[in-house]
Amino acid sequence: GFFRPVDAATTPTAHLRRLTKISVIGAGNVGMAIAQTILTRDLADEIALVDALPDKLRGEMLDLQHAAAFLPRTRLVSDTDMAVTRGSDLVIVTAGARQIPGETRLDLLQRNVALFRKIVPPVAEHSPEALLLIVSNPVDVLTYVAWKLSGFPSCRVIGSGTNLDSSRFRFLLAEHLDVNAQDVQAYMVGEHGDSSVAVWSSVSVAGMPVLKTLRQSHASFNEAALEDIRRAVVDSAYEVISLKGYTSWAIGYSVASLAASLLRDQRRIHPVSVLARGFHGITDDHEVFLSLPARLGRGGVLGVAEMELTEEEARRLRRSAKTLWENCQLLGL
Ligand code: 6V0
Repeated sequence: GFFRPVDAATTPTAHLRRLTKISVIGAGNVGMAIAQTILTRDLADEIALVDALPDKLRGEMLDLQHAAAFLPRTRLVSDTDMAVTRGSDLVIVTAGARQIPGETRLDLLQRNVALFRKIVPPVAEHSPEALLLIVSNPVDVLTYVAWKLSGFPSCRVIGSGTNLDSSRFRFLLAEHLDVNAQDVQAYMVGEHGDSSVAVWSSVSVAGMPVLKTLRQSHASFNEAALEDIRRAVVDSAYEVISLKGYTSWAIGYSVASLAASLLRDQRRIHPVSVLARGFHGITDDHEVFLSLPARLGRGGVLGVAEMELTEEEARRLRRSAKTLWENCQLLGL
């Protein structure tokens, strides 16, 4: 070959280093944006892609492999068979059926549950120690489904939840205040989507409570104005979908940032979908997943912040929890 060992009597042992493997199930718009961001952020030694469509899957893999000369070295593999995910540290699920015109959300949910029955048990079998990160919608219910089907402890089953909604919220506030979005501390919690709760009481920039300051400078800054901003955050997803057909870049960065916090044991706080029973008055018999600020590390969810909510914020959270629980009950898991 091209190379000779420096000393024929010894074998290099660098390959014995524990490699990091991330699997992405579903190589659609979202799955590929996630894979792409994970690659550029150098988060894995190996990425396994799985999709039901073999040609599209191979095309996506080759397209990324052809960027090898510009990227950190990462082994890319793909297969329609879930066995390719064997030994993953993190498995990200983005596979999902899309809503058919005229179909109810519950029908769509039932189809996605059927899909998860095919995906989650083999994933858990091939990587029994993995962290499971669910992105497919409706993400909070499907995270519950993944938890039930995997048999994993709840700290290892996470939904991307309102991590993206919170980024959109921070972006809108940052534009308004003309500061970097990274310096805006703001959380959306609860259900990912229409009923998400903006925790206005805790929004701060440079340690200053933003709500108090805004109310002082804009006398008209009332509940309706706050609801308009929350609505704008929720609607921004629909706007992107109506303009380009799907969302991909922001969810790609959002999930890659979760992957970094988890696999690199960063102990960063992210609002993600976690088992929320017992928090903010959600009763213990309500085994629902919804988003709360969680401390993430190599073990998964290391803890959930007992954030202070106003009575109205807590009431909205409990209302989402009740709706989610009713949906989960219908699944008969
Ligand atoms: P898409 O482009 O249709 O991709 C879905 C992929 O899943 C397709 O390539 C399918 O072939 C594949 N697939 C279907 N069945 C299987 C199977 N059994 N095994 C493996 N792969 C399969 O959809 P897109 O990528 O746009 O969205 C994926 C999911 O992410 C949807 O449920 C979205 O609603 C959800 N999103 C969640 C977000 C969040 O914040 N949680 C944000 C954006 C999108």
